[in-house]
Amino acid sequence: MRLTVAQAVVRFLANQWTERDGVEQRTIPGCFGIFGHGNVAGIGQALLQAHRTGEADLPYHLARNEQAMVHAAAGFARMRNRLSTLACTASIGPGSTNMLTGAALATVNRLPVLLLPSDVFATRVANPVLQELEDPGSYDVSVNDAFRPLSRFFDRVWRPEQLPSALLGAMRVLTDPAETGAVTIALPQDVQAEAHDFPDELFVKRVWHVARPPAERAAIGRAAAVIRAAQRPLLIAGGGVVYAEASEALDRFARATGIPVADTQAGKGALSWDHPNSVGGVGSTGTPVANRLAREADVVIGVGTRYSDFTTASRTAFANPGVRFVNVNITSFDAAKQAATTVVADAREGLAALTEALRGFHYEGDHGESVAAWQRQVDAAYHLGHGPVPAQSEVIGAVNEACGERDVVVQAAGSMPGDLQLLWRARDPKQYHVEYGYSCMGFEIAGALGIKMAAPDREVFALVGDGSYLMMAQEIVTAVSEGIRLVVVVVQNHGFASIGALSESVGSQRFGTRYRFRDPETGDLDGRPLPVDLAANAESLGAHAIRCRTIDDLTAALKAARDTDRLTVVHIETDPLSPVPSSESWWDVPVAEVAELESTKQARVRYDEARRRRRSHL
Ligand SMILES: Cc1ncc(C[n+]2csc(CCOP(=O)(O)OP(=O)(O)O)c2C)c(N)n1
Ligand SMILES: [Mg+2]
Repeated sequence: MRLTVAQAVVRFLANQWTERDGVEQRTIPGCFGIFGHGNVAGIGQALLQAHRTGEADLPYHLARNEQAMVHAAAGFARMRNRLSTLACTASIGPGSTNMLTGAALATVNRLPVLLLPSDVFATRVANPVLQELEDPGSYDVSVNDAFRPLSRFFDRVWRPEQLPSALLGAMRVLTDPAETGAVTIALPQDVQAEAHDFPDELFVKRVWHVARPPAERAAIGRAAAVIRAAQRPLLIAGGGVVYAEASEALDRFARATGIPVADTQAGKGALSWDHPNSVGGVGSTGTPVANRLAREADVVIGVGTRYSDFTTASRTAFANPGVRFVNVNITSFDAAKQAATTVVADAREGLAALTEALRGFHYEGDHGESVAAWQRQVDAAYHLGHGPVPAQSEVIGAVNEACGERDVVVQAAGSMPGDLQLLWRARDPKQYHVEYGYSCMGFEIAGALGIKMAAPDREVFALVGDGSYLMMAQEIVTAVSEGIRLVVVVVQNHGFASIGALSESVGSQRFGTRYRFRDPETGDLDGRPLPVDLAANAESLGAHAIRCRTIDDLTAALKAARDTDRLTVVHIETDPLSPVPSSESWWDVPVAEVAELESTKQARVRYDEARRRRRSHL
């Protein structure tokens, strides 16, 4: 079949399918992009031709920022449990390097995204081309080499003959849950438009089976022996439980064994918040209940978790001197963490096998009363009656109470991820979407766009801090043009509540964390408030904006947003200093070892004290 390389890419992608548990779906049902001279005549022409002829169509979505379109693809992939994602085409140079942050986010979160950055001329006939960065020491290096360390698969197609192997390699990694992440195929601008006789069989429908590797029997035996010997076991459910759709298996495991279940940011919702075994989030922003259990646990069973420092409270969460770990994970890399007894397996398969192997074992947990007391604290935080402007916990409460079981909340950075992990009551495994692997400011609106595209029947609420909004709000325009309805709640607190509090705790006095005019007397950026109106900004982008003063206003606005067919931005101001219940935990952020400032010196004393509790778990 004589096609250009770009036409072959599009035709191939339109024929890729994913299958798990007998259900098939398109692996790449669409393509985000921004055209420039690097891709307009290549991938751009191919997408147009596929669309016009209706043959092997790959629906095209025009994004406003390349970083954001990768976030949207990552949101889409997460909502689809990594069984499906979107492709992203970008022009050469800045268009492509804008995708780097998105690539890192996808790989950190183990989410498949297919990136097609354009590249410099393979023939070099007119180099340097516009936007080419020349390396005097190596002519085959381009800015796209920066994708290599961020991608789980990287290839550059210098010649059309290389395309089939590049495409097949890309699909293998995208659809392998143990390897997946950003997958990048760099496409030189001239090669995209070059014709070649491709074999017909490259374009037949191909179904990629997404594996559920079962656990080795001996590994289950070893893991069960450790758990059977436990006096105080605790299970930590990570994102792998959600991606493997293992909630029912986890429910059966928990009910059969009685073991309490804590969760990570990516695992929240794996069990409903009111499940008898649920003890809430664990780690730096976890609940005091889960953190007490973590401190006492002699066996910690980590399922589908990568043990980030927030989960382990920078290795201070698990304080029992004899603590041992049992990890069920699809990657040996994560399974081996904390010197665990490892079960390398799909989470659903691994949990089912462990449940079977633990038959007759039952642990009587003592968390019931403390969970009930904790839930009363959550109720209080939801209805604080804080003034003169509301507390963030009340905003979270109002959104939670406005959420139906299938509705989704989206967040990524600032003070909200911590408050959400602590306070959010998740009722469905796909309800809670906090991107906390890369915690990338600006993910929220773009990610919400991808999530809504993946699950149009769900209401999607993006909670966005003013800092995140200012970093990346432009995908509102993409959503408006695509007729995609989102509810965006902008939480205006005039700066960084999160880093402000962190700054104070490390002795840096909230320096440089407020959005203010420069004070003419002190010379610091904490003068008068700025005349910024983010609601007006959202209106100018085509959104319907509702301004709220009180939590009652917010509740009414959330209802109104649900009843309109427009993208709605709900704007509310909150107090960045409002209180939240304590996690009774720690996070390691090193403090200056020598300092002139008294605040820093005191913080260093606290730091030295706290880090003594750090364990190595070797
Ligand atoms: C892209 C990016 N840059 C910097 C950071 C570091 N950072 C984490 S939270 C934060 C402030 C977020 O401000 P805002 O969105 O207003 O949330 P708030 O802290 O006020 O809740 C910053 C700068 C980040 N996470 N992502
Ligand atoms: Mg803020």
